[in-house]
Parts: sequence; C-alpha cells; structure tokens
Amino acid sequence: MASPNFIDELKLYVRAGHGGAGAVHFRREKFIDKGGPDGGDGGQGGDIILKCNPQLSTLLHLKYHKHIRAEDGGNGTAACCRGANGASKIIEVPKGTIVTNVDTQQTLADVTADAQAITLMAGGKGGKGNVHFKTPTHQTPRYAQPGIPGEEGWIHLELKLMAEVGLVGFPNVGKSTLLSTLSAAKPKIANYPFTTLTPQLGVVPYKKYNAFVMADIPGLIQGASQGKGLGIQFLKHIERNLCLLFMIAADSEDIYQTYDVLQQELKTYNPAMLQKRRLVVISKSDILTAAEKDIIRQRFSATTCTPIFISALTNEGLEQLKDQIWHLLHEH
Ligand SMILES: Nc1nc2c(ncn2[C@@H]2O[C@H](COP(=O)(O)OP(=O)(O)OP(=O)(O)O)[C@@H](O)[C@H]2O)c(=O)[nH]1
Ligand SMILES: [Mg+2]
Repeated sequence: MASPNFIDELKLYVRAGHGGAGAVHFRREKFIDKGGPDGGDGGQGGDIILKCNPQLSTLLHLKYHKHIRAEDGGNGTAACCRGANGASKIIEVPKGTIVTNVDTQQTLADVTADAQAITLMAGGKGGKGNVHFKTPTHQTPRYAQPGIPGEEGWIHLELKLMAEVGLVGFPNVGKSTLLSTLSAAKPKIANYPFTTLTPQLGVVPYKKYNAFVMADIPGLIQGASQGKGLGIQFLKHIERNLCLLFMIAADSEDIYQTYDVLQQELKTYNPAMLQKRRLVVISKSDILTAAEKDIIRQRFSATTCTPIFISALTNEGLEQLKDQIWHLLHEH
C-alpha cells in the first residue's frame, strides 16, 4: 500500500565502544635496572550520537543498518602510551524523530531542533595502566584496570514529522494541489482517491521574509482511526502540528457532515487533536455560486469556524488563507 520508500518506524541495535584496557608493563632498557611500571591507560570507547539532519524526511537510510557499533578504545601500551580513543558513530535522523529504549521504554531523545546532537549511548572509559598503581611499598604492580564496556541496547525510532500546519481531508479534495500551489513541493496530483501515499512537506513562503511548513498526509476516510484506508498510519504525522486545516471539497455530498466525520476520526485517534487551532477550508470553490457559498457559511455559523473558500484553479482565497494561517500560528 504505502510507498516502501517512506519509513517512519524502526528498531536498531546500538553499541557504544568499550574502553581500552590499561597495560601491565615495566620499563626495560639497557643500563636501566628495575625501570618500574610504565603501562599506559586504555583509550575511551566511541559514543553513539544522534544528530538531526533537516534535509531528511524519512528513516529509510537506516533500514538496512540494523546494528550500529562505535569503535572500541585502543589498549594502553608500554612507555606510558595511552590507547587511541575509539571513533564515535553518528546516526543522522530527520527532525521529529523520537527515540526510546526498547527495554526500559524510556525516551532517550526527541529531535526537534535543526542542530541538535544527543549522545544516546556513552562509550566506556579506558582502564588505568599499572603506572598508576605503584606505591612506595609496592613498586611492581602486576595489574591494571580493564576498560569499562560501552552502553548498548535496542532502540526504537519513530518519526513524527514536524510541520506547523497539517492538512486533513478526505481523499481527492485537493490537499496536494494546495501544497503544490503554495510551496515548491511537487506532490503527485490526480483525479482519484489515494494519490498521495506518503506524507509530504512543503515550505510556504509568506510575505517577504517569513515562511511556515505545511504537511500533506494521505486522505482520511470514515473509519480511518480504526485502520481503514491509509489513515491511522499517518495521523501521527499531524499530531505535532500547531494548527490543522480541515479541507472539504465544494463537490462533497454534505460538506457539514464531512466536517463532522473528520472531527470524529481525529477524536477517536487522539482527543487532543481537537484542541489544536484550526481552519476550515472549502476547496474547489470555483464550482460554487455566491448563493451556494452563503448557504455553506450559514451552516458553519453554529461553529466557531468561518470557512475560507479557496480554489487552486483561480487562486481565489489563497492570500487570505495564508494570512489566516500566519495569524493562527502567531496569535499566542
Ligand atoms: N476545480 C478544481 N479542481 C481542483 C482544485 N484543486 C484540486 N483539484 C482537482 O482535484 C483532484 C484531486 O487533487 P489532489 O490534489 O490530488 O487531491 P488530494 O486531496 O491530494 O487527494 P489524495 O492524495 O488522493 O488524498 C485533481 O484532479 C485536481 O486537479 C480546485 O481548486 N478546483
Ligand atoms: Mg494528495
């Protein structure tokens, strides 16, 4: 069903590097009698670091790398030489990725900022070499510390896309058309339901220097929250949107009932979805007469929402829509 190129959930086994062992060694040189201990320390194991890459929008690149290991620290050597530190491993993830520890269910990271880097698993410390253990009464210590093992475990990565505005609506109402009109995104548009199979993001420029991110998800149908259609798989991608745009096509059988169904589906999925700021948009308004628009306005007058009539064909209402979205995003 959904595109295999969009992965928004997977499990990885990650292992930070072990610390290197400290060395047991004694200085041996010609003409130097009983040179004393000179075993060096082990190096530090590499960390597993999670880093945000804002260019990414899926976890696909990690699908075939189930086990990720950072380098172990090198062992200490003679002449008090310290082992090399192990190289850390950086896992790049898209903005909006949430990482949990599979065993403890503890959230390890929530990547919400562009330049965020988090140490998921710390590398082990290197052990001390025998040079540290000589004392006035014990001048030939024949032991050194082993390195400490690095942290390891299964982690669960889940992507919940971060957009300011989410588009919700039945299939074929013109969600992708709107995204492609307002932003540089090029989603597939066609006159049949479920054209969009994976969430799409677009940056909508506003006035001269402003912009906001809009997310287009596959269309919802009645029963989506129970798993019908593609609905539930993608509802999580609008969970973190600041505001929702309920899009209803002007050619829908009953516009108000459609609005009700959309609200019900979101509520069943997660009641908090209805707490979000929202706009109601009637798409394909080019097919409506002024009288028909008045009737629709009247039906919505019982709610707190005044519908905005838009058309991607005639550009009707698009500027007003952007103004309202901007206002909604910045009203608090
Ligand atoms: N007349 C008219 N047709 C439109 C308008 N916007 C979109 N359409 C048409 O509606 C059809 C569906 O458009 P899409 O943008 O693919 O709809 P969608 O909501 O993304 O559909 P799914 O991805 O299947 O959920 C296309 O044939 C568009 O040309 C509009 O403003 N006016
Ligand atoms: Mg679409």
